[in-house]
Amino acid sequence: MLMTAALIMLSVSLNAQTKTDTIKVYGECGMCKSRIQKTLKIDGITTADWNTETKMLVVAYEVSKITNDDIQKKIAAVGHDTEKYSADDKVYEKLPGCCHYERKTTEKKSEKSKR
Ligand SMILES: [Cu+2]
Repeated sequence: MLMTAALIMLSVSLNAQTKTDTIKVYGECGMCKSRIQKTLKIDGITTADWNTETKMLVVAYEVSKITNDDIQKKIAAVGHDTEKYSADDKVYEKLPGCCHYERKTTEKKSEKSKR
């Protein structure tokens, strides 16, 4: 009985083929939010919502079309560091002033001013 239930649940999740991940994405303001979410308006991504307060991105995607890594790479490509990838310095510099969030790499240096 338990086996059957487990198998049914497994097949349901396989059929749906979507996964929801929460990823840390460095950013600052509402413009960052729209930039990040616009970047993720692509085939394979069902929903993407970045929270300006928590800097957490909740993304639902079809596992057959895109991976968590791909998603993070795409975000880094438009200037936002993610928990796994860092944006190119040049791309970051081109962001509007209000979007100049604290870089992931400089986090240690600014640890004191945070408190
Ligand atoms: Cu911004």
